[in-house]
Amino acid sequence: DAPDPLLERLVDHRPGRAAITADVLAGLSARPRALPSKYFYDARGSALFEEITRQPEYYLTRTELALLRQVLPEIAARVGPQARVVEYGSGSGRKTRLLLQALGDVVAYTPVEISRTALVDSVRALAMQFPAIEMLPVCADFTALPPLPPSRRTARRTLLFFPGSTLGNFAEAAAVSILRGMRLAMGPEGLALIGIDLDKDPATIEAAYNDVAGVTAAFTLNLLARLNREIGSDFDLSGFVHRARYVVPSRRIETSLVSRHAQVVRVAGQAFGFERDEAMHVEYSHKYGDAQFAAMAAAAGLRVGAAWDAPARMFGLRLLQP
Ligand code: AVI
Repeated sequence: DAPDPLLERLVDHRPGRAAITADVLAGLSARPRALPSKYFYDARGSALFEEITRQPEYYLTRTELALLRQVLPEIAARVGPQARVVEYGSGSGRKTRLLLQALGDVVAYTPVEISRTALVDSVRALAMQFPAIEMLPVCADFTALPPLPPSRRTARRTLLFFPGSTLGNFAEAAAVSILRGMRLAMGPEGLALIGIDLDKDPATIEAAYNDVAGVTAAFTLNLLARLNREIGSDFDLSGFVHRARYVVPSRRIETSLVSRHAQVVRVAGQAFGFERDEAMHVEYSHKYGDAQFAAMAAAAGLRVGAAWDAPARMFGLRLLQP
């Protein structure tokens, strides 16, 4: 076969079996038990997430897309020409397409995505649509970034794109350290465009994580199927149920897998007993207020240079600068 230039350039820094096993053993030994949400995103998990974004209850993606369409010309004017774009958690690249189009003469694009299938598929499609942009994909957990590949042409500035309220999947201290890492990655002239879900009526938020079609439940349970396949654990998928609740004082969705009955799960030769109704934490989805988000940015040495909100404050975009 002819060499594939895209695959040759791809920086592959995916967590392997040993790292996943270590994370899972640590999570199962903690109280309450927890599994890292980054392991949702295998090929099937990324496909299920795309399906979530099309559910009527999941307002986040369509609201952010509509807001982006509206404000991208203004963002492009603030960013200026010949930018390098780095995106965290790029997924299908649906929002990227709009951003690259609006910016016009982007020098290089570096998507950082933990799902290799999602990364390869999206970069292939983007490379066809934007042949002049150098594609420098990185398959990695963006909280443990390898050095980013250098581009052939010099860029005037770096724009870090972090849409989707993926920041909300991290507890506050971890979110601040991601923002700090972004400030370092983008440099003194850099900008960061971040999508955040805004705090609102709890029923609307809770419905988004409990769609009637059950896609979110399938997405959550797929985590167990993935671990069984990749690290040889023996989670019984019919022994756990998806639960997502909005905890108002913490302004976050807390998603768990709840054990239906007493059971034992084996991972790497170790046995873990679950009680009936025991909840294993799998994901946070934080929702933000303006003052709170600005304070987090400030703690990372960043300030909010511009802010745009969707109607009824359903979702927000923030442009951060050092
Ligand atoms: C990727 N992330 C921002 C999604 C969210 O809304 O927290 C993941 C998700 N989990 C359940 N539904 C969607």
